[in-house]
This record gives sequence, structure tokens and C-alpha cells, in this order.
Amino acid sequence: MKFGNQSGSMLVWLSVIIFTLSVTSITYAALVDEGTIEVIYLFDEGKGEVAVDFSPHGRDGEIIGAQYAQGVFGTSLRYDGEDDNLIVTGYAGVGGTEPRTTVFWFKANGTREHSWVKWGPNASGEKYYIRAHVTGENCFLRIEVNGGQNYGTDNVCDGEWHHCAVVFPEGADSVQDHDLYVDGVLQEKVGNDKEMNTNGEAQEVNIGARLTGHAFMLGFLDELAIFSAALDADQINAIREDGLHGSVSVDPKEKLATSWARIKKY
Ligand SMILES: [Ca+2]
Repeated sequence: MKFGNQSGSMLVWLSVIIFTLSVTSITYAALVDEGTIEVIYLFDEGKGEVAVDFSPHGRDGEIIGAQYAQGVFGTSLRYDGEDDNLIVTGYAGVGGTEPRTTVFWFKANGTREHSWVKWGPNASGEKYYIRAHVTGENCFLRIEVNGGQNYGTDNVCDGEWHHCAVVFPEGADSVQDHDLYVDGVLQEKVGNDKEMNTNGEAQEVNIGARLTGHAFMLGFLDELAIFSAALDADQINAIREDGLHGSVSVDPKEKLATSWARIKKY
């Protein structure tokens, strides 16, 4: 049955080709609408005090003290935990109950209430602080709004790189509506609920500074982005696997300049 064997072989190869095309289609379907990109930092500049924003808005950040180090993709920023910060000059974050997603990679140099991304004043329901929730030697991804909070249960302070995503869905109105992902895994929701009306005007986005409480970030930060849309698990995992550079539209001129060094390093 020579003919039959050949047919079988052809079928296997056809299956492989169709499967490959399907995977490719899924990857492209996960791309993020460019109109919802608020800010993208790759931290691949390698020197200087300006974090180049790859969003259409040109919201370059002011690096205060943080130094370049090896990252997950290219280089990252290393925070000393004392006074290092990054200010998104002139940008005060997503307000009201608008949907939003914040993503970043983090590698801790110890357990503390790392201040990751913060905006809004310290007023009930108005503040929007993404920071670490400490329990013993562990710390968890946490969003708090003054009066309410939502945090997960996977430790991100073990000295390894972890991908963090904080998603506020379309139509949501309170802090427990957030979906938190660590390394692509949806977290349990711990904490007390609180209605939100984020103030997106009063406080420039700070990345690292303690602001009204907690502690300065201590460790490494890479690939940070804020979107004015709720990304789903597939989109978050595409960003985690392929990098912001590989999964989100950014300035093609800058892409060419940085693509050679963008090999995942964890
Ligand atoms: Ca980088």
C-alpha cells in the first residue's frame, strides 16, 4: 500500500502547515489597537536620563537616578530603592472608570512594598497605585485606590523576573473588578472592594517613587506600558512572550535600531 503511505505522509505535512498558519493567525489577532497605547517604555536606550516613549504620544519619561542593566528584552532600569524614579512628564494616567491595562516586567532585590506605577492623588477612590503587597517574605501584585485594594497570591519578590499585568475591564467601576496577571496567570482577588473614580489630572505618573506611602522600588524594571483598553489574557501573553516590540505597533524607525538586541534573556 505504497500510495496509502504517501497520502498519510502528505496529510501529516499538511496538518503541520495548517497548524503553523493557525498559530501565526492567533499571534496577529492578539495585537493591540494603536489608538489605545498611552505609553510604552522598552528601556533599551542604554544611557542617559530619557526613557523614550514608543507610543504615538511621545511621552518620554524623566529617569531620576535609575541605571541601565541587563533586562528581559535588551536592557532594563535598575532602581536603588532609595530615591530612584521615572516621571512620565505631563501625563497623569487614565481617569474615571475608563478601561486600562498596565504591564511591566520586574525582578526584585528584596521584599518590600515596591512602588511600581502610581498616579492620582491620595483621595478616596481617586488614587491609582500599583505596588507590592507584602506578606512575610513574599510580595504580591496589588492595585489600591484609597479605601479599597485588590491583590494576588503569586510571589514576585523571589529575585526572578516576573511579568505583571493589571487590567481594569470595560464597564467596571470598582477595584475588585480588576484582573491581575502574574506570568500570564490570572490571580485570585484578595482585598476589600471600593468604587473608583480615578483622578487622571492631578498627579503625573510616577514609576518607582513611594509618593504618599509604601517604599521606593528596589530591583529591575523592563518593558512597561499603559493602555486605555482592557487587554485579554491572549494579548497579555503575546506581550509577555514576544515583548512589546514584537507584539505592539511602535515606531518602525526605532524598531530597526533596537531589534538586533531584543532577545529574551530570562
Ligand atoms: Ca528592555
